[in-house]
Amino acid sequence: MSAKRRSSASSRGGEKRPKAKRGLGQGQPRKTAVITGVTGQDGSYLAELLLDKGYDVVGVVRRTSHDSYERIGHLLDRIRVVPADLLDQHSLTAVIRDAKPDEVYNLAAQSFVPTSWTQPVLTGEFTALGVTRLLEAVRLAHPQARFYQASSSEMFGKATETPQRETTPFYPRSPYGVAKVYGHWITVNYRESYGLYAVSGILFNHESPRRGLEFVTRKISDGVARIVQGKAKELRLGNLDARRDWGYAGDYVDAMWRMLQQPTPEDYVIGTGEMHSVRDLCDVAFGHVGLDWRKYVKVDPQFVRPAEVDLLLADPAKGRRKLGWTPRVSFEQLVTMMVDADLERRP
Ligand code: NAP
Ligand code: F7E
Repeated sequence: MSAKRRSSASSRGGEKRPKAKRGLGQGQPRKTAVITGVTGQDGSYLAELLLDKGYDVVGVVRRTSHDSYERIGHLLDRIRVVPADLLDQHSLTAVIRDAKPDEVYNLAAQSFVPTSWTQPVLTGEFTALGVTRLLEAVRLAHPQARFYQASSSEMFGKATETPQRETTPFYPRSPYGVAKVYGHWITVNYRESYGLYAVSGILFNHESPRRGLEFVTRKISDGVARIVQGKAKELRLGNLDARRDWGYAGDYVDAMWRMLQQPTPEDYVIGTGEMHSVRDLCDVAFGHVGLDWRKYVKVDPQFVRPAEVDLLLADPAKGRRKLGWTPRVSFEQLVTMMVDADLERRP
């Protein structure tokens, strides 16, 4: 592995992550997990968690002409990186056949909602049909593997009840949400038709200093850092009234793992049970550095969506009861952790 790739590990500035507990006891055989989307936010945290638990981790990476290891550079000598693409059935089947994993986490997707309006067909290929391709790979090559599908609160969309729980009907409001509904139901269908241990984790928004810069939390934490350092004078955002249930990604990957350790495969809603607006986010992020957000934030129609999801709030009671899962990082801790990390990243 190139020195450049190793050193890109680095930029975890300012992030203080609670340490995960060890999960596999002494003398237990090592488990193997395949993670698609290992180069993404969640993939990087999940790989760390599974390594801490003593797993062999196989990370699926699609070929690009540039280095996509920014979030996992520090793990490259501890995980096995294998090439495959959600668009390519053969490559996925080969990964599962060769790794014979105990667990498969399907985290890969086109995950940015606005892009799903400009590239709706590609979003369907990756985020919907990609799930079927990976399930087929598991079914044909190693059906004893346990399968996790990264489903999303975006499936609730124009929510018909609040808070949203496992039984709340889906009403997606974007091609991304529609694709995730397909991914959810195909996972349920493979469980019921073929007896696969396949679960769908319906996760609400989760963020971290490793979040992509286009998502609103990171756009705001990065914007605050740029303003503090004199690199920007304002921050242009869309709908400030949108409300979300935001948690910390490091906590949420633990819920994914717990879902695959249960006696029976079931679907779970995972969130904090607390809701805040984009305006609240600005208030905490700018307030953390002693600034009044009203002086810097401008509403720009280019960031307003053709159809908005006004509010999402989880009822995580089932996950708490059956998985013993609770979030450890509060909204304020999350936002200030992200602002601090962006301030450190830009000296
Ligand atoms: P992310 O940072 O956008 O990561 C997406 C990952 O998918 C990247 O590793 C990307 O690889 C990979 N990928 C995209 N297209 C691919 C393809 N054709 N073949 C193989 N890999 C491909 O997303 P995230 O925030 O970690 O989210 C992880 C999963 O959870 C996604 O499925 C997302 O939709 C879902 N989800 C996220 C949230 C959230 O709040 N974060 C909530 C609910 C559900 P490159 O590095 O090459 O681009
Ligand atoms: O938007 C509003 C925007 O892009 C959150 C993905 O991980 O979580 C994520 O999807 C809210 C929306 O996340 C800007 O209109 C205002 O109401 O950070 P976001 P998302 O669309 O909720 C779900 C659970 C996923 O599954 C997805 O993969 O913030 N908003 N102004 C803005 N959003 C952005 N991006 N940029 C703005 O300027």
